[in-house]
Amino acid sequence: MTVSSLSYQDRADYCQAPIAKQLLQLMDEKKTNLALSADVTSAQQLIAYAEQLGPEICLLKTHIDIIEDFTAGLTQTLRRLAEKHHFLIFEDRKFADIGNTVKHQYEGGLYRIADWADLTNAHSLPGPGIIHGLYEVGRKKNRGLLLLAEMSSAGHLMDSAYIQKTLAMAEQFPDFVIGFITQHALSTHPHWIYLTPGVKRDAGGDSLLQQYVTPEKAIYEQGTDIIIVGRGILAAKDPLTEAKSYRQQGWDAYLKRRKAG
Ligand code: S5P
Repeated sequence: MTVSSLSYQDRADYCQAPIAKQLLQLMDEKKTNLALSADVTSAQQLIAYAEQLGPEICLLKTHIDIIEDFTAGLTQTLRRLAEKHHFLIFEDRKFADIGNTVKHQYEGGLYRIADWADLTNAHSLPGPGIIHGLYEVGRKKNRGLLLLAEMSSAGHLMDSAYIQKTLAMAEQFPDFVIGFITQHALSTHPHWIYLTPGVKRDAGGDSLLQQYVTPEKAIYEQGTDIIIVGRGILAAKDPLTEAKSYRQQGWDAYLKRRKAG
């Protein structure tokens, strides 16, 4: 049996981190592999999207530092909506410093990310110390970490050697690192979860070197698990209809992949 023929639920059995199991189970139960990249600048807009689109998604991805009127009440409301609509929260913080610094950035400051975000992510560039630092804060709170293996932007510096070293680093923390931000599946181990940003109905890009693939390309051809969609949904005339459509496309691609084995 190949990894691509396994269901998300089947793969949950291979995960050491409880939050990874929870995410994979939630995806099969809810029948969605869509993550919403809620890149908005007001608390009210963020809450409105989480309320409206929450039923369609497995993950709400935030950039909490672009919110202009942030208060701790916002993250409490997001947690309530995550319970209500059955999704996890992923703060796309992209930590990139030494272990001691990221510990403070994750635990404290204005945003107290570890208190409310089920998942966050980090660059592997500084070496394993960054993961040790985040682990000290996040592991006891049952949080999970994603490493950025491969970005969607044109001209990024993550070559195949960098990607392989990132994978090797992740393997040292199987109860905390749950997967990767990547354009392709990276291994035959069933416990890794692959999230792909830069997804839109039509391939192409933006004026700042973002590059898009379609949901089918990400999930079926490149073997990843979760599509992260931002402007493809948020810039649409009717975001709810568009979210339902991305959800369907992502799910169909997953079923097609499992069938193909
Ligand atoms: O390689 C990456 C990694 C990330 S997390 N490329 C990305 O675009 N992202 C994030 O995904 C980016 O920060 C943004 O929040 C989202 C893509 O947004 P969209 O509007 O282009 O779909």
